[in-house]
Amino acid sequence: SERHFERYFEDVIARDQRIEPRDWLPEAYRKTMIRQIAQHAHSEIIGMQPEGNWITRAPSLRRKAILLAKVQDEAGHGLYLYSAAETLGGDRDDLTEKLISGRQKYSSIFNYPTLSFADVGVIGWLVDGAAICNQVPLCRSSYGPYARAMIRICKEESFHQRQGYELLMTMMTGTEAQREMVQDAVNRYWWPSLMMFGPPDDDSPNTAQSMAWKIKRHTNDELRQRFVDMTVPQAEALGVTLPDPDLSWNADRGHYDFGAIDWDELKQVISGGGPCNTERVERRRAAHEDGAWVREAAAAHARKQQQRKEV
Ligand code: FAQ
Repeated sequence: SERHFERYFEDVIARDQRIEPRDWLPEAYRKTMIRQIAQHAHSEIIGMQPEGNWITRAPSLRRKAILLAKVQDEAGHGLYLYSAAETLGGDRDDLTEKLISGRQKYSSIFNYPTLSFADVGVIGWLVDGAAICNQVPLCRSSYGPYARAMIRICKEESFHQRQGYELLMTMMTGTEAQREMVQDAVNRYWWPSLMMFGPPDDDSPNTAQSMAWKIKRHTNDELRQRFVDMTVPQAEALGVTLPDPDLSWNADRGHYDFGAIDWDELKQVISGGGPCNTERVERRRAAHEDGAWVREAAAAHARKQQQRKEV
């Protein structure tokens, strides 16, 4: 009976085991899991654009090869995640349709422009750094296919983060103009990176249920604090200033205090009003439409193979 399945589901969660695709699960769990996985997949795919913007203008062959590889990894993560969503019945065409018609979200961070090559380094350092901080606990998420996808993705993200830090270290030991480029990129990306963790806990409608289901293992504010604590010493080692006069060590709390985040800005960006939202979605839509012939050809090929087998 339904009650029996429900008890099994609750036991699996209580014992810290994984829910697998063939298991019964509550409709609301399926819905929130598809929402989070789809948003994550869309973020990886849209996230290719800000950095992709610099591939043709990378300052050396080495930097170009590194950047190409990183952006390709992001495509891989996106496809991997769409596959995880498919195990829950989320159809990839349908999810893409929702993305390009603005009915599904992707991370706010990718709605900011990349104005110099230092932004590539700062995205690696701060954006991938924040992504890792958020995603390492998701390796223990209750939904098996998502948790396992996170293991591989986190390994690649760690490499991306080191890549960004190394790039910034190189620029910081270069000319004064290079150091200024890095500082400018840090000034623009610091606050948006803190917003990646989502709204504050008292304004986060999904956190309580997702924690109860062990989809999320920490709240948005807990992970944001962890990221700040981890990043301040890295900024010092790099020799950049984080643009927050209120940032200071609090010995009582054993954490860094930081200034107030502009939540109106996050709301605006999430609801489509960020500096690059329209451009990002338009670009994704154009790529999808331009790729229609590839999908048609692949489907025709698959049909032909199938017919040959049947003869
Ligand atoms: N941007 O109730 P909550 C990457 C939405 S890393 C946009 O707190 P939840 C790697 C939220 O979906 C970036 N929307 O929600 C990379 C919800 O929407 P609803 C991707 C946001 O789910 C690096 C509503 O607001 N990472 O791509 C944001 O419990 C470099 C209420 O929020 C992931 O997706 C935001 N910042 O917690 C690639 C990680 N924050 O209900 C390329 C997995 C919140 O209206 C280059 N996701 N929203 O549909 C998560 O951990 C969670 O979904 C959170 C949000 C923490 C993002």
